[in-house]
Amino acid sequence: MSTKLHREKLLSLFDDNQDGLIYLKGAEIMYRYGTDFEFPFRQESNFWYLTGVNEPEYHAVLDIKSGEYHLFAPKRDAQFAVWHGKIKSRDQIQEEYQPDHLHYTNDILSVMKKLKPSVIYCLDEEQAEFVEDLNRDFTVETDTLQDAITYCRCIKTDYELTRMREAAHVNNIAHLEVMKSIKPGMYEYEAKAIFDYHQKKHGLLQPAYTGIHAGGTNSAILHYVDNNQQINDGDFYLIDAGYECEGYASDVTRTYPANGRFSGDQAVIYQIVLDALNKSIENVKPGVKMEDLHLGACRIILHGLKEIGVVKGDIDEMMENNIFALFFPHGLGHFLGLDTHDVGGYPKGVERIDRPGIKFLRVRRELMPGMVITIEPGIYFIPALLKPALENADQAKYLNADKIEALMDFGGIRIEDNLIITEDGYENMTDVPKEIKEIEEVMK
Ligand SMILES: [Mn+2]
Repeated sequence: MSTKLHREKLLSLFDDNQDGLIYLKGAEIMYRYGTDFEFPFRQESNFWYLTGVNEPEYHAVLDIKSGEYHLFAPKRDAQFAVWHGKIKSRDQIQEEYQPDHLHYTNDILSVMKKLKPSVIYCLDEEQAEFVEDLNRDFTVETDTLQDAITYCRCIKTDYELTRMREAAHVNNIAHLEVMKSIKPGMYEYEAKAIFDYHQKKHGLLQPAYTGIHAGGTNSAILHYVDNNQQINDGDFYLIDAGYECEGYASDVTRTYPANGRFSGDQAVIYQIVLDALNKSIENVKPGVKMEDLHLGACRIILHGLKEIGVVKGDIDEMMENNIFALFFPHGLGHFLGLDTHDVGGYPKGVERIDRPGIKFLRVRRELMPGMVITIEPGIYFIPALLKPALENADQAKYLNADKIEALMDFGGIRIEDNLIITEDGYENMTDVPKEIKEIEEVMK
């Protein structure tokens, strides 16, 4: 299996009667501001998708008419070996990446000129400028390529699903190990260290995003990444973290009490979120729209909050008045792939819904087999949202002020699984305990 299929998929979208080229520039090493502090290298996702190359300073050209793939590798000198180690030979690069033609990067201009392109498709202005700087006579076009690759990346190939399943497999292990090890008194970064250790031990070296390791009220901060506080007895611990396998992300969230036993309030509110997760997942299949799943989850959350006396009134009326967004202020899920918030959630012409909570939904389209999504409902007690709501008569009439005041330091709960859409439903790749009984058993 190789990324050849990805190049063929992309080329099939272009009219092969034209003398056009597709040009892509791979990522370079990034440094911290003006210093020589080097960030770990990570290939640009579109380049990785089409070439399988995860090394700096490569370029690629696809010849639309012939379908041929030209790969340009940087030519390294002896000095490079002194600082960075072994230099790959031409044969090694050819063997590893299997391009139709392998060149060194100083030949980009001569190779491209020989192909006499009528147009060169580029991802963005920056890459187009690079091509124009090579030769002012080239005609570049930046309106097509990004959308074309995005279209390809939405539906995963078997090559991609293999890597996503491997990422999920290791992430399941790492999440379970943290659940087993956490104790009150531990610092958030200690939990993170356990997580990181088990990922690396099982072969995943790069985080897919900056993980959230949040104890207590930090669990109600949606993108909390300080990860430096002590987790106390009675606190929830929310972990939203994942590593990638050859670029393919895992993005899993679990929330559980640091002491291993759910208190009364914790159990009741957790169960509402879990019901929203489980029922949303049950409804996942081709043809379903993410925004409908999102609104379904909002309804379950409002029902649950009404049952325990946090909100009051008619559910339909509360739905119309967006009361759900006071407790669930983010989207139900997103595409997952080479990027954690993967591309393609909004095809051209589809706008975001201008409504609290759901406007942050990152996918608005019908699900199709081969897509990979996350489902991640939550309930949070966020003072910055709830305090003003209690002062606002239009919202306060649905809120039980005493109950909400009492829960203001409750924190937040989010539970997130990763799903592949199949012909008749879904495959849930996430297998980390989430039922209350299971969690308490593991943490005993
Ligand atoms: Mn997510």
